[in-house]
Amino acid sequence: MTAKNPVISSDKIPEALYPVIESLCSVSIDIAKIIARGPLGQSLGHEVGENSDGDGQKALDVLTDEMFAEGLRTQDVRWYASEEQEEVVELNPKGSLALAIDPLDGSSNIDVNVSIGTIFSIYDAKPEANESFLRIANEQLAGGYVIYGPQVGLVVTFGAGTLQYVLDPDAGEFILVNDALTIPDNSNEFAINASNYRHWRKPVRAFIDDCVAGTDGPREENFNMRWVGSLVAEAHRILTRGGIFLYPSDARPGYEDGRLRMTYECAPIAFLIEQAGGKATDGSDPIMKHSVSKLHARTPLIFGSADKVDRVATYHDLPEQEVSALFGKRGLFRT
Ligand code: AFP
Repeated sequence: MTAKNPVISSDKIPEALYPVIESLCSVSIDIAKIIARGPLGQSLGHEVGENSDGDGQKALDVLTDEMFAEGLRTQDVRWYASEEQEEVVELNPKGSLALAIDPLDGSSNIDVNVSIGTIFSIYDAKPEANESFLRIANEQLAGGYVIYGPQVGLVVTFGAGTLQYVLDPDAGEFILVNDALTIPDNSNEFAINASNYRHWRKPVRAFIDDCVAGTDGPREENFNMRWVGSLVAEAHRILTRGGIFLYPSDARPGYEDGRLRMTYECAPIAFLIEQAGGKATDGSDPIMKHSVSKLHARTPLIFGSADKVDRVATYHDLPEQEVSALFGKRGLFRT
């Protein structure tokens, strides 16, 4: 009998985490096949209910959650925390790891054939379910995402740089294409949902005003904007060609801490970004130093090239009259 080919090489992956990563990869290959069939297969994008936080759940959200939980059940994972489930689930009582996951990020893009993904974060398991996840982000053992796009890719960090793999669809194997992904710092792209402009706080408005003003404004250079609506797609673009992403807090009810969840969205993305030489903050403070007190808690998230993320923090420190003024009056630019 011939041994089954591994779906990912063990070379760069810590031994203790390899079986779990391999299992995540196997499940994601099956998910990629389902996504690729789109309307030829089962209906994926229709609403089937709401998750604990009132977000609409699509059929693919629920299906992918079941597939990951099932695939990880025989692994070293004791605690499984999913965006799609209110409480932490115990998978393997003997497991030594705790895994948080957004099984299908960007579900509004399922039916429109735009990149979507899976985001995950791994900690060592504590005896109690919630305490395994309600901890400082820099205690993560691994953070990563799978992107289901024109290519299927895995981007992952174990705290020693950011690794990029691409799925070879013929071989059914994730192949390492970059063992030290580094965010370029020469991009002038920003990503934000600009339809929320009127709800933003002044520092965010001022930062975006100055980007939009281009060569006519204090930055004296032009910027470009992108907004996909899938965090993995934005993260992948920024890891590949630089730029900045902002999902700030805003004045809409329920958006006091932005939209994105700390445990299975912001913490792993921040880990990947920092390991690729970038920065990730809540506007002022590093996400990697944050902890939350509730499993599904949200946090504002700003990430990308380090200098751009630093600049957003500077806007938060500007005096009131300068942050209110449009074009060219900000002390930040007078040095
Ligand atoms: P869904 O998975 O519910 O589509 O949410 C995706 C997401 O959490 C993240 O991937 C996007 O960056 C963000 O929401 C987009 O939010 P807006 O629709 O408010 O722009």
